[in-house]
Amino acid sequence: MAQNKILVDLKKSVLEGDDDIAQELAQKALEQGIEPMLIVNQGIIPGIQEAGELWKQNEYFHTDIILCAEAFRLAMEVIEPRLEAGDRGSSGKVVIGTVAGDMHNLGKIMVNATLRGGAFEVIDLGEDVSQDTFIEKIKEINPDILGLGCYMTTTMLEMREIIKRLEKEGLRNNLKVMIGGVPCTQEFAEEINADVWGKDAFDAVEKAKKILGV
Ligand code: B12
Repeated sequence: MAQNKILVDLKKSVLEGDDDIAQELAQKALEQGIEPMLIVNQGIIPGIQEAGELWKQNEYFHTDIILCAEAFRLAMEVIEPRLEAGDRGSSGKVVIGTVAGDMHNLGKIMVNATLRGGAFEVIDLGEDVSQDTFIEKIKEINPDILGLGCYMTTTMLEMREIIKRLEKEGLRNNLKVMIGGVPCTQEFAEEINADVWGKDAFDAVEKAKKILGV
């Protein structure tokens, strides 16, 4: 199958929520020697982005998006290990999680994949992560960066509370905090005393390297 056709079909399978097909095509794309990052950028992401657009236009509903999300997840599952080919962990250690009350994770999965591709060691705490869990894991793992994912205006203030807790517990001095997700901005990052906002998964890697000076 021609490279371009595989990527077009992969995008379509994510958009239509055909999870088995998405996984199969992601595997086939790798077998045909297509660059993992190209598969992500030109196959998987455009599919989920278009699904998001259809949601905004009220053409897709929850059930559609859930199917798309699963297709996205399964396709990424195939590609992700191949993005880890870099010198794993040499750029630094990142603990990441979606804040309490928020179950969105597709953006975070993307960020994890690109960070790993950028030779970061990534420890993903999952979704709906409580302040206590963040604090406990920071103490245990001692990462260079804490990544906070937040996808709804209603959960944004949770990030401010987490940063306050870090400051109160003396954990903030050697830890950089990077935030991301649809409602976040650099201004908001500054307002809540985070170090940086990552616009997208690639910006996240660039900024992570920049704040650590690697
Ligand atoms: C998919 C989706 C869902 C799926 C989630 C599936 C999943 N496994 O994640 C489902 C259907 C389950 C869902 C549920 C809900 N959703 Co929803 N969802 C979306 C949708 C359509 C797309 C989000 C997405 O995945 N985008 C694709 C990813 C790749 O993009 P991204 O998240 O922006 O991530 C990129 C960057 O932001 C950045 N990034 C992301 N994370 C991080 C982290 C760090 C550290 C950094 C540096 C960067 C970074 O890099 C990513 C890649 O480039 C958005 C609409 C939108 N425009 O975003 C609504 C949206 C986020 N959802 C919304 C809502 C309201 C809900 C529900 C409350 C709906 C309901 N009534 O039940 C529930 C919430 C449940 C909960 N408690 O969390 C609203 C939020 C509104 C608000 N208050 O702000 C949105 C904006 C839709 C809307 N316009 O109304 N949702």
